[in-house]
Amino acid sequence: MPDVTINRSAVKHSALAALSGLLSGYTALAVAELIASFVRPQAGPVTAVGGAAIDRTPAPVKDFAIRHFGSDDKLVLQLGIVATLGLLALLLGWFALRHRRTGAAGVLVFGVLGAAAALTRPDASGPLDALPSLVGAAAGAAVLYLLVGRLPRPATGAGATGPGGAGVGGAGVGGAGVGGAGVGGAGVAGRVDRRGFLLVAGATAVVATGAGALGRTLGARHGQGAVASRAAVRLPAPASPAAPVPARAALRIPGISPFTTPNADFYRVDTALVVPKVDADTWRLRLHGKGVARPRTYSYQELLGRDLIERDVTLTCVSNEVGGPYVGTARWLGVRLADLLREAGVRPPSRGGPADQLVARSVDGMTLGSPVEDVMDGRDAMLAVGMNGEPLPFDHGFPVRMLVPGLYGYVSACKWIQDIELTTFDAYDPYWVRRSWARRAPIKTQARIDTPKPFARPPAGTTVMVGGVAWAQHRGIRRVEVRIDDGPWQDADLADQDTVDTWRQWSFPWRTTPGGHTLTVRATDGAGHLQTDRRTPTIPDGADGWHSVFVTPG
Ligand SMILES: Nc1nc2c(c(=O)[nH]1)N[C@H]1C(S)=C(S)[C@@H](COP(=O)(O)O)O[C@H]1N2
Ligand SMILES: [Mo]
Repeated sequence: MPDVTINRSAVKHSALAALSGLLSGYTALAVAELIASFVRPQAGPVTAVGGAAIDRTPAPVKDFAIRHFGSDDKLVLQLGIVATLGLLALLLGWFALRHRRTGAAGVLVFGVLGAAAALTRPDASGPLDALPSLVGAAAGAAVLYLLVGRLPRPATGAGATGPGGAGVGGAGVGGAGVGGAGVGGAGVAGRVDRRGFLLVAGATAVVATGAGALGRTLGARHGQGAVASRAAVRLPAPASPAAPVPARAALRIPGISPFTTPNADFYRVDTALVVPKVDADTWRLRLHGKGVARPRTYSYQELLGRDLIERDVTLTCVSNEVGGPYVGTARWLGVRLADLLREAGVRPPSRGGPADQLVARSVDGMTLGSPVEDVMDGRDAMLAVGMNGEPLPFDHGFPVRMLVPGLYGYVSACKWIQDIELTTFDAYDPYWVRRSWARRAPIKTQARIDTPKPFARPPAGTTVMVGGVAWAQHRGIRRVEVRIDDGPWQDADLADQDTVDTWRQWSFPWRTTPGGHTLTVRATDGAGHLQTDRRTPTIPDGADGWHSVFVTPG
């Protein structure tokens, strides 16, 4: 049964070669991680390629990912990248068995791609950013070259073993030709120093794991200055405090979203694979651009030393589907943005100012554009430093973020802000606008049923409290109505309104009857506009439509 023997050893060698590829990829990533810990954690290949992938993802896919993976979308992306690299590494290893040099060179090509991604990130800090990918790939290529060198080339000596050899050789394109040049006789199954191979492979795995772990440990030190600077912050008392949240703004009904969203539960939406850790002591904010008579730069302490306002504001993401989770309310502390603009000589378009768009730029290169008119129309647009009594959490933009009540996050709520430029909507399209989202995006009126949950089975013949939240920031909520199946619209009980910039809780006692029922809710904003029932997708300027849940009392 020579065929079987040959096939078996050929398969074994292919498997070992593929394993070599995997080890090569593993070593490359681990070494890259180690080098990145000296350069910049964000310059690592997975982060850089992930960031580049995020920027190039078509808007509908990204929107899908945000909605379906929620805040786990980045983990899913990184796992996807690692899995893809793993697969490519297996293939490269298998290929290297026949073309050792070319296979190793293939690893280097991936290094160059990773380096290119790192160099072209908007937050790239210079040529050093290429180093992690390049050094990692060099290590990976060396590992592949050495490991595969310990394996026999396929088909080489196969002819001597029997007729099956032709079949095996034929499996690889040009395998016979290459094999001819191979290490003489290495193809004989018995010649493989399997123990030697496994020893080297094992040692490689151990060293690579050590390098990766060391990289992680060293990398964790990068944010330490920022963490210390945040820990040292003492937020001053606001010159203009928020009134206490009215007791009757929060209904005591289990299942309704709490009026104030705790920081730990506040939704997070951004493109940052690594959360920027900005040191407040060295942070600066630059204000400049069209019509800025007195451009200037602010430090964190300068902002804290000004009169601060404290406001409850509900923030919403444009990617929030009808009934979705990307909305939350916090008590924010910050500097009134219009004051800074006025001091710098900025006038809104309605008073003859030449700039109609304010572009905020973050330390990680994100850009968001807000109408100057909205920022200066008297609403509480602010540069926030505090969130629910704490300095901003890193996830939510420490040290400073922007907020404009009434506008979706992507056109107003720049986290980790470092630059404000006055310009025009004609002259500049920020990040999401370049990806087919609307230039202007006021928040649409929405109502959400928080309880009962979809497909709940409450007891029949009892009174169940239906409840949730409704929002129409900067217009307020005037009315919420509920409908059971195709029945008449009935007024829900409204909790007190905190401010027009916050959501409003509502409830509706429902006498349950057995069988499936659809509960639907709709809201009317403070201007008297009933929200439309026309379902529209989130792209380009926010989802519209009525939220409903299907439940089955029984
Ligand atoms: N730097 C930066 N700021 C950003 C974003 C981002 O990706 N990067 N995303 C925006 C979007 S789309 C939203 S909805 C809000 C979300 O703020 P949160 O994560 O604090 O809830 O931040 C905005 N600010
Ligand atoms: Mo968003």
